[in-house]
Amino acid sequence: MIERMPMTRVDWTREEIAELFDLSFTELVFRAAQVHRENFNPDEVQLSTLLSIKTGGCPEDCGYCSQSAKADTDVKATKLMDVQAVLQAAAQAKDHGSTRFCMGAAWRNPKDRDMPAIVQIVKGVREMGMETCMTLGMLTPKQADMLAEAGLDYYNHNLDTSPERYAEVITTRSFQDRLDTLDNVRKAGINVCSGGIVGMGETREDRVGFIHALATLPEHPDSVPINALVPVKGTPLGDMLADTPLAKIDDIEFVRTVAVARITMPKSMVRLSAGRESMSDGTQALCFLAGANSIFTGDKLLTAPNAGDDNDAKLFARLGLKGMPAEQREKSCCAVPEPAE
Ligand code: SAM
Ligand code: DTB
Ligand code: SF4
Repeated sequence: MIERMPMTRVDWTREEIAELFDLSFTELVFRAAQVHRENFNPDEVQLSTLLSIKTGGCPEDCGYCSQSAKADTDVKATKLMDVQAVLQAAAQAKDHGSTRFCMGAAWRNPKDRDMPAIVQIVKGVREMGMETCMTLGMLTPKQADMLAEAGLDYYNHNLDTSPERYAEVITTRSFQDRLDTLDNVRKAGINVCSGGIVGMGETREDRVGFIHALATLPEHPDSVPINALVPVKGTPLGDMLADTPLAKIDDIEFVRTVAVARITMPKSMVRLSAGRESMSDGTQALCFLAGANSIFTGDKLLTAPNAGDDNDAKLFARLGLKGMPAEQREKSCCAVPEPAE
Protein backbone atom coordinates (compact mmCIF):
# COMPACT_ATOMS: atom_id res chain seq x y z
CA MET A 1 0.00 0.00 0.00
CA ILE A 2 1.20 3.55 -0.75
CA GLU A 3 2.33 5.35 2.41
CA ARG A 4 0.11 8.34 3.12
CA MET A 5 2.17 11.42 3.90
CA PRO A 6 1.14 13.89 6.58
CA MET A 7 0.33 17.10 4.71
CA THR A 8 0.02 19.39 7.67
CA ARG A 9 2.05 20.01 10.82
CA VAL A 10 1.99 17.12 13.24
CA ASP A 11 4.74 18.55 15.47
CA TRP A 12 2.66 20.98 17.53
CA THR A 13 4.00 21.51 21.03
CA ARG A 14 1.80 21.80 24.09
CA GLU A 15 3.16 25.32 24.61
CA GLU A 16 2.02 26.41 21.14
CA ILE A 17 -1.42 24.97 21.71
CA ALA A 18 -1.67 26.61 25.14
CA GLU A 19 -0.68 29.94 23.53
CA LEU A 20 -3.51 29.58 21.01
CA PHE A 21 -6.01 28.97 23.82
CA ASP A 22 -4.62 32.07 25.58
CA LEU A 23 -5.21 34.44 22.64
CA SER A 24 -7.94 37.01 22.97
CA PHE A 25 -11.23 35.44 21.86
CA THR A 26 -11.59 37.78 18.88
CA GLU A 27 -8.05 37.07 17.68
CA LEU A 28 -8.43 33.31 18.14
CA VAL A 29 -11.75 33.11 16.27
CA PHE A 30 -10.44 35.40 13.52
CA ARG A 31 -7.40 33.15 12.98
CA ALA A 32 -9.54 30.01 13.02
CA ALA A 33 -12.00 31.51 10.53
CA GLN A 34 -9.10 32.41 8.26
CA VAL A 35 -7.71 28.85 8.35
CA HIS A 36 -11.24 27.53 7.77
CA ARG A 37 -11.83 29.51 4.58
CA GLU A 38 -8.36 28.68 3.24
CA ASN A 39 -9.35 25.00 3.34
CA PHE A 40 -13.14 24.82 3.05
CA ASN A 41 -16.16 26.74 1.86
CA PRO A 42 -17.21 28.39 5.15
CA ASP A 43 -20.90 28.36 4.12
CA GLU A 44 -21.05 24.58 3.92
CA VAL A 45 -21.62 22.12 6.75
CA GLN A 46 -21.52 18.37 6.35
CA LEU A 47 -24.68 16.61 7.53
CA SER A 48 -24.34 13.12 9.00
CA THR A 49 -26.91 10.86 10.61
CA LEU A 50 -26.21 8.62 13.59
CA LEU A 51 -27.79 5.29 14.39
CA SER A 52 -27.18 3.06 17.38
CA ILE A 53 -27.08 -0.42 15.84
CA LYS A 54 -26.37 -2.11 19.18
CA THR A 55 -27.39 -0.26 22.30
CA GLY A 56 -26.41 -0.52 25.99
CA GLY A 57 -25.00 -3.28 28.17
CA CYS A 58 -21.41 -2.25 27.37
CA PRO A 59 -18.72 -3.81 29.60
CA GLU A 60 -16.60 -0.62 29.54
CA ASP A 61 -16.88 1.95 32.35
CA CYS A 62 -16.58 5.27 30.46
CA GLY A 63 -17.69 7.81 33.05
CA TYR A 64 -19.78 9.85 30.59
CA CYS A 65 -21.69 7.06 28.90
CA SER A 66 -25.33 6.08 29.32
CA GLN A 67 -24.62 2.72 27.70
CA SER A 68 -22.12 1.35 30.19
CA ALA A 69 -23.50 -1.67 32.06
CA LYS A 70 -21.92 -0.09 35.16
CA ALA A 71 -24.05 3.06 34.90
CA ASP A 72 -27.50 3.27 36.43
CA THR A 73 -29.48 4.70 33.49
CA ASP A 74 -32.76 4.00 31.68
CA VAL A 75 -30.99 2.68 28.58
CA LYS A 76 -32.11 -0.85 27.73
CA ALA A 77 -29.58 -3.25 26.26
CA THR A 78 -30.44 -4.54 22.78
CA LYS A 79 -28.89 -7.02 20.36
CA LEU A 80 -27.25 -5.99 17.10
CA MET A 81 -30.01 -4.75 14.75
CA ASP A 82 -31.02 -6.73 11.67
CA VAL A 83 -29.14 -5.78 8.54
CA GLN A 84 -32.38 -4.85 6.70
CA ALA A 85 -33.56 -2.57 9.51
CA VAL A 86 -30.24 -0.71 9.43
CA LEU A 87 -30.45 -0.31 5.64
CA GLN A 88 -33.97 1.05 5.95
CA ALA A 89 -32.80 3.68 8.44
CA ALA A 90 -29.93 4.60 6.11
CA ALA A 91 -32.35 5.09 3.19
CA GLN A 92 -34.45 7.39 5.36
CA ALA A 93 -31.37 9.40 6.36
CA LYS A 94 -30.44 9.80 2.70
CA ASP A 95 -33.96 11.08 1.92
CA HIS A 96 -33.46 13.68 4.65
CA GLY A 97 -30.31 15.00 2.95
CA SER A 98 -27.61 13.17 4.92
CA THR A 99 -24.48 12.30 3.00
CA ARG A 100 -22.89 10.17 5.70
CA PHE A 101 -24.38 7.41 7.81
CA CYS A 102 -22.60 6.78 11.11
CA MET A 103 -23.34 3.62 13.06
CA GLY A 104 -22.40 3.00 16.67
CA ALA A 105 -22.31 -0.15 18.76
CA ALA A 106 -21.96 -0.31 22.55
CA TRP A 107 -19.14 -2.81 22.44
CA ARG A 108 -15.68 -2.97 23.98
CA ASN A 109 -14.79 -4.59 20.66
CA PRO A 110 -16.72 -6.51 18.00
CA LYS A 111 -16.67 -10.31 18.31
CA ASP A 112 -15.62 -12.24 15.24
CA ARG A 113 -19.16 -13.65 15.01
CA ASP A 114 -20.53 -10.10 14.58
CA MET A 115 -18.31 -9.30 11.63
CA PRO A 116 -20.34 -10.88 8.76
CA ALA A 117 -23.42 -8.76 9.60
CA ILE A 118 -21.27 -5.64 10.01
CA VAL A 119 -19.67 -6.26 6.62
CA GLN A 120 -23.12 -6.68 5.01
CA ILE A 121 -24.28 -3.40 6.56
CA VAL A 122 -21.24 -1.48 5.27
CA LYS A 123 -21.70 -2.88 1.77
CA GLY A 124 -25.44 -2.14 1.77
CA VAL A 125 -25.11 1.48 2.93
CA ARG A 126 -22.34 2.14 0.43
CA GLU A 127 -24.47 0.76 -2.40
CA MET A 128 -26.99 3.50 -1.56
CA GLY A 129 -24.30 6.06 -2.37
CA MET A 130 -23.73 7.27 1.19
CA GLU A 131 -20.43 7.51 3.03
CA THR A 132 -20.20 5.01 5.84
CA CYS A 133 -18.78 5.46 9.32
CA MET A 134 -18.72 2.97 12.16
CA THR A 135 -17.73 3.09 15.80
CA LEU A 136 -17.58 -0.37 17.33
CA GLY A 137 -14.87 -0.09 19.99
CA MET A 138 -11.39 -1.58 19.75
CA LEU A 139 -10.40 -3.36 16.53
CA THR A 140 -7.72 -5.93 15.77
CA PRO A 141 -5.69 -5.43 12.58
CA LYS A 142 -7.67 -8.28 11.00
CA GLN A 143 -11.04 -6.72 11.83
CA ALA A 144 -9.85 -3.36 10.50
CA ASP A 145 -8.82 -5.07 7.25
CA MET A 146 -12.24 -6.74 6.96
CA LEU A 147 -13.98 -3.39 7.34
CA ALA A 148 -11.65 -1.79 4.79
CA GLU A 149 -12.37 -4.57 2.33
CA ALA A 150 -16.13 -4.10 2.82
CA GLY A 151 -15.60 -0.45 1.81
CA LEU A 152 -15.95 1.32 5.16
CA ASP A 153 -15.06 4.99 4.63
CA TYR A 154 -14.50 6.15 8.23
CA TYR A 155 -13.92 4.62 11.64
CA ASN A 156 -14.75 6.72 14.70
CA HIS A 157 -12.63 6.05 17.75
CA ASN A 158 -12.19 8.97 20.13
CA LEU A 159 -9.21 9.80 22.33
CA ASP A 160 -11.81 11.60 24.43
CA THR A 161 -9.53 13.55 26.79
CA SER A 162 -5.90 14.23 27.64
CA PRO A 163 -3.62 11.19 28.18
CA GLU A 164 -3.11 12.20 31.82
CA ARG A 165 -6.84 12.49 32.59
CA TYR A 166 -7.82 9.29 30.74
CA ALA A 167 -7.64 6.91 33.71
CA GLU A 168 -9.92 9.20 35.75
CA VAL A 169 -12.64 8.86 33.12
CA ILE A 170 -12.22 5.24 31.99
CA THR A 171 -10.51 2.42 33.86
CA THR A 172 -11.34 -0.59 31.65
CA ARG A 173 -8.92 0.37 28.88
CA SER A 174 -5.95 2.67 28.40
CA PHE A 175 -5.14 5.65 26.22
CA GLN A 176 -2.59 3.42 24.50
CA ASP A 177 -5.38 0.93 23.61
CA ARG A 178 -7.11 3.79 21.78
CA LEU A 179 -3.92 4.76 19.93
CA ASP A 180 -3.40 1.10 18.94
CA THR A 181 -6.86 0.85 17.34
CA LEU A 182 -6.35 4.15 15.51
CA ASP A 183 -3.11 2.72 14.18
CA ASN A 184 -4.85 -0.47 13.01
CA VAL A 185 -7.56 1.59 11.30
CA ARG A 186 -5.10 3.87 9.55
CA LYS A 187 -2.92 0.97 8.41
CA ALA A 188 -6.00 -0.73 6.94
CA GLY A 189 -6.53 2.40 4.79
CA ILE A 190 -9.75 3.55 6.48
CA ASN A 191 -10.17 7.28 7.15
CA VAL A 192 -9.85 8.11 10.83
CA CYS A 193 -12.49 10.00 12.79
CA SER A 194 -11.21 10.84 16.26
CA GLY A 195 -11.99 13.55 18.77
CA GLY A 196 -13.41 13.67 22.24
CA ILE A 197 -15.51 15.32 24.88
CA VAL A 198 -15.15 18.62 26.64
CA GLY A 199 -17.13 19.73 29.66
CA MET A 200 -16.26 16.72 31.80
CA GLY A 201 -14.92 18.96 34.57
CA GLU A 202 -11.47 18.90 32.99
CA THR A 203 -8.94 21.75 33.23
CA ARG A 204 -7.77 24.02 30.41
CA GLU A 205 -4.49 22.05 30.57
CA ASP A 206 -6.46 18.85 29.85
CA ARG A 207 -8.07 20.48 26.83
CA VAL A 208 -4.61 21.51 25.64
CA GLY A 209 -3.40 17.92 26.13
CA PHE A 210 -6.44 16.52 24.33
CA ILE A 211 -6.00 18.71 21.22
CA HIS A 212 -2.24 18.11 21.35
CA ALA A 213 -2.77 14.32 21.31
CA LEU A 214 -4.97 14.59 18.19
CA ALA A 215 -2.85 17.15 16.36
CA THR A 216 0.35 15.13 16.85
CA LEU A 217 -0.98 11.77 15.66
CA PRO A 218 1.14 10.44 12.77
CA GLU A 219 -1.55 11.88 10.51
CA HIS A 220 -4.39 14.19 11.54
CA PRO A 221 -7.76 12.48 11.82
CA ASP A 222 -9.84 13.20 8.71
CA SER A 223 -12.70 14.07 11.01
CA VAL A 224 -12.49 15.48 14.56
CA PRO A 225 -15.71 15.31 16.59
CA ILE A 226 -15.82 17.76 19.48
CA ASN A 227 -18.58 16.63 21.83
CA ALA A 228 -19.90 18.73 24.71
CA LEU A 229 -20.71 16.35 27.54
CA VAL A 230 -24.39 15.46 27.62
CA PRO A 231 -24.77 14.91 31.37
CA VAL A 232 -26.71 11.70 31.92
CA LYS A 233 -28.14 10.95 35.37
CA GLY A 234 -26.75 7.69 36.73
CA THR A 235 -23.34 8.08 35.05
CA PRO A 236 -20.38 9.19 37.20
CA LEU A 237 -19.78 12.37 35.17
CA GLY A 238 -23.46 13.23 34.74
CA ASP A 239 -23.94 12.96 38.49
CA MET A 240 -20.75 14.93 39.19
CA LEU A 241 -22.02 17.82 37.04
CA ALA A 242 -25.43 17.71 38.71
CA ASP A 243 -23.68 18.08 42.10
CA THR A 244 -21.20 20.74 40.97
CA PRO A 245 -22.90 22.84 38.28
CA LEU A 246 -19.94 25.25 38.29
CA ALA A 247 -17.84 22.51 36.64
CA LYS A 248 -19.96 22.93 33.47
CA ILE A 249 -17.88 24.25 30.59
CA ASP A 250 -18.35 27.87 29.66
CA ASP A 251 -19.64 28.41 26.08
CA ILE A 252 -16.73 30.68 25.22
CA GLU A 253 -14.23 28.02 26.32
CA PHE A 254 -16.08 25.46 24.19
CA VAL A 255 -15.79 27.74 21.13
CA ARG A 256 -12.10 28.25 21.92
CA THR A 257 -11.61 24.47 21.84
CA VAL A 258 -13.27 24.28 18.41
CA ALA A 259 -11.11 27.15 17.15
CA VAL A 260 -7.87 25.55 18.38
CA ALA A 261 -8.87 22.24 16.75
CA ARG A 262 -9.47 24.09 13.46
CA ILE A 263 -6.13 25.94 13.55
CA THR A 264 -4.03 22.92 14.52
CA MET A 265 -5.81 20.47 12.17
CA PRO A 266 -6.61 22.76 9.24
CA LYS A 267 -7.70 20.15 6.71
CA SER A 268 -9.79 17.98 9.02
CA MET A 269 -13.55 18.16 9.25
CA VAL A 270 -14.27 19.55 12.73
CA ARG A 271 -17.57 18.16 13.89
CA LEU A 272 -19.79 19.95 16.38
CA SER A 273 -21.15 16.73 17.84
CA ALA A 274 -23.03 15.90 21.04
CA GLY A 275 -24.42 18.71 23.16
CA ARG A 276 -25.92 20.95 20.45
CA GLU A 277 -29.37 20.27 21.78
CA SER A 278 -28.71 22.41 24.85
CA MET A 279 -26.49 24.95 23.07
CA SER A 280 -27.82 28.38 22.07
CA ASP A 281 -28.00 29.32 18.39
CA GLY A 282 -25.43 32.02 19.16
CA THR A 283 -22.90 29.53 20.52
CA GLN A 284 -23.42 27.22 17.56
CA ALA A 285 -22.98 30.18 15.19
CA LEU A 286 -19.67 31.01 16.90
CA CYS A 287 -18.59 27.37 16.51
CA PHE A 288 -19.30 27.52 12.75
CA LEU A 289 -17.40 30.81 12.55
CA ALA A 290 -14.51 29.19 14.44
CA GLY A 291 -14.30 26.38 11.89
CA ALA A 292 -16.79 23.67 12.81
CA ASN A 293 -18.11 22.29 9.52
CA SER A 294 -19.96 19.10 10.32
CA ILE A 295 -22.94 18.17 12.50
CA PHE A 296 -25.17 15.23 13.31
CA THR A 297 -28.74 15.77 12.17
CA GLY A 298 -31.97 14.33 13.56
CA ASP A 299 -33.69 14.19 16.95
CA LYS A 300 -31.41 11.59 18.49
CA LEU A 301 -27.69 10.89 18.71
CA LEU A 302 -27.08 7.33 19.93
CA THR A 303 -29.21 7.48 23.08
CA ALA A 304 -29.19 11.22 23.88
CA PRO A 305 -31.40 13.88 22.30
CA ASN A 306 -30.08 15.97 19.41
CA ALA A 307 -31.10 19.43 18.15
CA GLY A 308 -33.59 18.05 15.57
CA ASP A 309 -34.08 18.76 11.86
CA ASP A 310 -36.60 21.58 12.32
CA ASN A 311 -34.34 23.55 14.63
CA ASP A 312 -31.37 22.94 12.34
CA ALA A 313 -33.27 24.04 9.24
CA LYS A 314 -34.20 27.30 11.02
CA LEU A 315 -30.66 27.84 12.26
CA PHE A 316 -29.14 27.16 8.84
CA ALA A 317 -31.61 29.57 7.22
CA ARG A 318 -30.75 32.29 9.77
CA LEU A 319 -27.02 31.77 9.24
CA GLY A 320 -27.13 31.23 5.46
CA LEU A 321 -25.45 27.83 5.81
CA LYS A 322 -26.07 24.88 3.53
CA GLY A 323 -25.39 21.16 3.54
CA MET A 324 -22.05 20.10 2.09
CA PRO A 325 -22.35 17.89 -0.98
CA ALA A 326 -20.39 14.63 -0.57
CA GLU A 327 -18.28 15.26 -3.69
CA GLN A 328 -17.33 18.75 -2.44
CA ARG A 329 -15.94 17.25 0.75
CA GLU A 330 -13.83 14.82 -1.23
CA LYS A 331 -12.22 17.75 -3.06
CA SER A 332 -11.48 19.89 -0.06
CA CYS A 333 -10.41 17.36 2.51
CA CYS A 334 -7.15 15.70 3.37
CA ALA A 335 -8.84 12.34 2.68
CA VAL A 336 -7.33 12.61 -0.79
CA PRO A 337 -3.59 12.03 -0.32
CA GLU A 338 -1.03 14.01 -2.27
CA PRO A 339 1.68 11.98 -3.98
CA ALA A 340 4.88 11.59 -1.95
CA GLU A 341 7.76 13.79 -3.22
N1 SAM B 1 -18.29 1.96 22.06
C1 SAM B 1 -17.61 2.73 21.11
C2 SAM B 1 -16.51 3.57 21.67
O1 SAM B 1 -16.54 3.93 22.83
O2 SAM B 1 -15.61 3.91 20.92
C3 SAM B 1 -18.51 3.59 20.27
C4 SAM B 1 -19.66 4.36 20.86
S1 SAM B 1 -19.28 5.68 21.95
C5 SAM B 1 -20.87 6.12 22.50
C6 SAM B 1 -18.71 7.00 20.90
C7 SAM B 1 -18.33 8.31 21.54
O3 SAM B 1 -19.48 9.00 21.96
C8 SAM B 1 -17.47 8.28 22.77
O4 SAM B 1 -16.11 8.08 22.50
C9 SAM B 1 -17.70 9.66 23.36
O5 SAM B 1 -16.76 10.58 22.84
C10 SAM B 1 -19.09 10.02 22.85
N2 SAM B 1 -20.04 10.08 23.96
C11 SAM B 1 -20.58 9.04 24.63
N3 SAM B 1 -21.42 9.48 25.60
C12 SAM B 1 -21.39 10.82 25.56
C13 SAM B 1 -22.03 11.84 26.33
N4 SAM B 1 -22.85 11.56 27.34
N5 SAM B 1 -21.79 13.14 26.00
C14 SAM B 1 -20.95 13.43 24.98
N6 SAM B 1 -20.33 12.50 24.23
C15 SAM B 1 -20.54 11.23 24.52
C1 DTB C 1 -18.85 11.06 18.50
O1 DTB C 1 -17.76 11.56 18.80
N1 DTB C 1 -20.03 11.53 18.90
C2 DTB C 1 -21.09 10.66 18.47
C3 DTB C 1 -20.35 9.67 17.52
N2 DTB C 1 -18.98 9.98 17.75
C4 DTB C 1 -20.62 8.25 17.57
C5 DTB C 1 -21.77 10.01 19.61
C6 DTB C 1 -22.30 10.97 20.61
C7 DTB C 1 -23.02 10.20 21.64
C8 DTB C 1 -23.74 11.07 22.58
C9 DTB C 1 -24.37 10.35 23.70
C10 DTB C 1 -25.45 9.39 23.33
O2 DTB C 1 -26.18 9.58 22.35
O3 DTB C 1 -25.62 8.43 24.09
FE1 SF4 D 1 -19.13 1.39 25.84
FE2 SF4 D 1 -18.44 3.21 24.02
FE3 SF4 D 1 -20.14 3.84 26.02
FE4 SF4 D 1 -17.59 3.44 26.56
S1 SF4 D 1 -18.43 5.07 25.27
S2 SF4 D 1 -19.33 2.60 27.72
S3 SF4 D 1 -17.05 1.83 25.11
S4 SF4 D 1 -20.50 2.40 24.37
